[in-house]
Amino acid sequence: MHKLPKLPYKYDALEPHIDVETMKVHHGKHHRAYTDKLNEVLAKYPNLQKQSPSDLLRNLVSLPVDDADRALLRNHGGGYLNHALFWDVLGPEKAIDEKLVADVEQTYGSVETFRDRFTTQSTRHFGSGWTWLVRDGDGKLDLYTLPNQDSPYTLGHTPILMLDLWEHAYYLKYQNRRADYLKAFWNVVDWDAVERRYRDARR
Ligand code: MN3
Repeated sequence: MHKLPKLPYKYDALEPHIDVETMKVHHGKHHRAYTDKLNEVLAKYPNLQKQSPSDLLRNLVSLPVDDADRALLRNHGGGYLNHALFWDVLGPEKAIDEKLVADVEQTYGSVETFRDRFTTQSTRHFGSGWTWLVRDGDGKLDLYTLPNQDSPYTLGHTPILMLDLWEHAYYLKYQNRRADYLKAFWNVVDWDAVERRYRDARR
């Protein structure tokens, strides 16, 4: 069954932008809870246990489960995978990749404009959810927010860069200052990881 992924860096690696206490609770409690609840649902469906979380979400509407369990898989499968992707695109190192920059510039004009749009959409999103940069079915970049733990995989899109907008992602350090969290985020984006996801997106 699915295991809580290990962080690819230490809990304090993203200081001072994302603090050690937030990381401990976010990874050790919240992400663990999504993992446990996903496994709890899957325990009822041995034939679904071999599917990767991204396949479960890609196939969400057609899975042979009842509606209550479909909702649980959407929320906890999404919560499980969204956080696994998020830890991977964060890191203490940051250097934007040139190939990705070329595509971002072609789509958004400049990296600065892209960052502004990403931040604006994150600011406008009401309540819990995530901001997503994805490659759509045609391989084009698209930017949007989704509520709760909804996953771009269920839309047939592949996530490239994502930001957790749930209060648990920033409340200990930033309280109601979501804007400061959105600003701090850009200091801990691991662009190498983003570029890897971008390159592999069609697989
Ligand atoms: Mn979260």
